[in-house]
Amino acid sequence: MYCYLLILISACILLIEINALNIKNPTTDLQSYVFETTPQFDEKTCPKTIAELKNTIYILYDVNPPEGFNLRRDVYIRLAVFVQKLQKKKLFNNVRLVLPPWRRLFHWKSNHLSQDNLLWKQFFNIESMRRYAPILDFDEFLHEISLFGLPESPYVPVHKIFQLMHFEDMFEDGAFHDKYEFTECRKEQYQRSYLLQQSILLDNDFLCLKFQGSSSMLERVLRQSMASNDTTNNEPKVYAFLNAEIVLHDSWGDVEFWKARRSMRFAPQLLEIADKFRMKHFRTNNSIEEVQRPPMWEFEKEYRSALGGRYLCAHLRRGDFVFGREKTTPTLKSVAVQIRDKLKYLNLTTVFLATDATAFEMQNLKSYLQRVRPVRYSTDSLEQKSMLKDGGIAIIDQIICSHAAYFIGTYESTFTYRIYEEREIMGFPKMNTFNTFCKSEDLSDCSKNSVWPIVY
Ligand SMILES: Nc1nc2c(ncn2[C@@H]2O[C@H](COP(=O)(O)OP(=O)(O)OP(=O)(O)O)[C@@H](O)[C@H]2O)c(=O)[nH]1
Ligand SMILES: [Mg+2]
Repeated sequence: MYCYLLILISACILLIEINALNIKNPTTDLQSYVFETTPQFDEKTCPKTIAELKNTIYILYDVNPPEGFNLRRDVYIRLAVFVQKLQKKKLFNNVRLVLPPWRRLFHWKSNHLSQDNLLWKQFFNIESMRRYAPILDFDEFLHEISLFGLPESPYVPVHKIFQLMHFEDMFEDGAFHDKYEFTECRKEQYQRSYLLQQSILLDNDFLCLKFQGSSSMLERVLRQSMASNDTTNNEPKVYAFLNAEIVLHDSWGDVEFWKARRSMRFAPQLLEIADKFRMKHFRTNNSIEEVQRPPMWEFEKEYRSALGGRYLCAHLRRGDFVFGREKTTPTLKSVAVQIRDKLKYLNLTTVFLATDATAFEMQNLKSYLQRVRPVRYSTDSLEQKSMLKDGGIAIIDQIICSHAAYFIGTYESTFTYRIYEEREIMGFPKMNTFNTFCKSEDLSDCSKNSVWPIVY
């Protein structure tokens, strides 16, 4: 009898664990999920909110597949600033920027997690971002456009897809001019774009566009395309830009850039985990740290007195940097010496390590860090890991680094740059933020990251 009961209990525990690992990601079946809950409307029943939306324009975009998470965040800012300005013009009053669903990126190594078709709300606070620019997460886009009524299967017609590409000669006559030019190409060569792989999107017109210039030049491209279409009917127009990283910032580092950047707050569930971790391991929180973090980004202002928690954060980029950038990437021993010296100078004993190093590298690094308390973030359970995914874990590392009294990053890593920005927003003195690991431990050979302070 006891034996029978024991088997039953073990079977139940096993079942619960299997379920925890297979937690169904609500976004994997994005398209069916959206359409199951969305009735198709005809003209008579079309909701008023939609019927009144004249000239709705959806701008979709995608980034070169191998690009990492943190460059993608920067591309978002270029386009957010663009649509934010664009919507002030009459023809574009109802423009929306559609956030491309995430697919498993090169650096997201956990093969056992499902990391495709992730929405932006998995990582960011969409409502906060929306207060800066008219954006839609991909499921919101599918839902909204379906309210206009869609052709059966259903699918979403994309009126024009612009495959952006570089000019061969960027410096004509020795100078860099803004310019664009349509060119011949074959769509089959560009199938790696994740957007093109979304079976629900049906493109009518695939165009290759050599593009050299900032986001405001996209307006000219759109106007030219719209002039050749009938824009008077109330059908929504959908345009897509592929390889949008080719589009440059209108003006990098100006007030508009920082507004878009400040609106890009992390998802509340990630902030909560980072808060708990900081309290548990460093006995600190926003108020002890005296960081600037009002409930809404709109209330932030010039501030330089943040103290941070009593720990140093080191962002140590390894992986491809060790091979691709050996001239500037330090050895683990050199890193350890630099951390120890800085801790001594700052009268601190704890270092938080944010890194993509392997377990073997970590062991090595720790062996050089005697009399130092190294701390790393790891998930509480497999269940939590399958919820956060590799992208969420990386963001938690970034949040914890952003709250440290002192930060040192890796030369030319966009992951490091995003931490610099976060600390600028929270109001740290510049000298406690804009630091870079040197190649050599005696600091003789040292390339430094550039300093881009916040402006209001
Ligand atoms: N959890 C965690 N992941 C990291 C860390 N550093 C790098 N990664 C992973 O590696 C990726 C780094 O790629 P990017 O976001 O492109 O940044 P980068 O490679 O440093 O910068 P680029 O020069 O633009 O390529 C991150 O998105 C993470 O997935 C870290 O400290 N913690
Ligand atoms: Mg990268």
